[in-house]
Amino acid sequence: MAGRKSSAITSRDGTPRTDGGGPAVVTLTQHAGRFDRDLGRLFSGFSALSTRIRQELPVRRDAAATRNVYGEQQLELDVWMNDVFVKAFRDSKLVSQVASEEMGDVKDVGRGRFSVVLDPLDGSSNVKSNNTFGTIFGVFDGRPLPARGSDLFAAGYLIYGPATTLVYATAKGVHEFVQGGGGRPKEFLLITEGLRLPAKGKLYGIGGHREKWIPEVKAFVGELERELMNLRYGGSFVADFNQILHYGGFFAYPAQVDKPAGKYRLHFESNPIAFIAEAAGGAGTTGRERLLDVSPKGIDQTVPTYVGNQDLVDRFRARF
Ligand code: FDP
Repeated sequence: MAGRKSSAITSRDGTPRTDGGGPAVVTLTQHAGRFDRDLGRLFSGFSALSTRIRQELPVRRDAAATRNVYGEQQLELDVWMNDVFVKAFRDSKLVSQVASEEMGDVKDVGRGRFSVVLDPLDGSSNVKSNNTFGTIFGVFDGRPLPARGSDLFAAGYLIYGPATTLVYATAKGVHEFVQGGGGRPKEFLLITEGLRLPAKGKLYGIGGHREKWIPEVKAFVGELERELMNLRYGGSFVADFNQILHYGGFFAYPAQVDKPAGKYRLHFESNPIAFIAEAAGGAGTTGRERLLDVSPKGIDQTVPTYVGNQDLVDRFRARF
């Protein structure tokens, strides 16, 4: 894996060391705070929620009585997580607007400098089967929503997998943290600084229905299969992209002949992930244009989404 391993994982059992046996461990708040003090404070409050979320996972597994603006059945967990995050952003006093996949409109929450976009529970259908899901977020500085992806100040995601990890990106790079270890169960500690996509991609994954994929996608997937890339599809964008970040490759929820605008929400899913992909040396496209350049029309717009290694995304784009 590309990137600089932090001294935080030098202990023999893999737990972040806090024992003074090497350079000090670095927490998420410290790390992000060096880039921007307010961002560090924002992440501190936001990431602390993961402990509560973990505790609620076993007890909030049922469907809610509501559907989101996309007509999708919400889970109790979708609604609860949305409310918990919105409250945290309001309480932070650092945020003025929040928009999320689970709310119809942009919400005014204060007078802070940041606007936050959020998919509180990405990969909801994985809750029932106990597969991986996460939370995606994007942070704008002094920009009202909806905003263009290229104006993102920071973006990241939490993954509630076997371990809880957090990846965040700014224009300065992509960094990964794990919660716990070294006797600090609630703290997110740096494990890799300056993550880069490996030079050669190994994996690919494509959502939707093969029969309905547009011809450009069918043909490109044929090429990847002939090149013996490994297929991995887990049903949550955040976890599927995280594999690409670590092993390299190409991931898409594509345009389909019956759904030319794809499934993923530009603000809550595609832009934050494309921002991270670019900051890690990769790329993100709609097929016709760079994802981060898509002009925002509405907070709920969807876009075909293709992300991964720059060379693979370029090859795919050349088909249009
Ligand atoms: P989900 O609907 O389960 O919340 O856009 C949301 C998303 O999950 C992505 O995380 C995931 O990649 C995709 O939808 C899964 O869609 P399919 O069920 O069509 O595979």
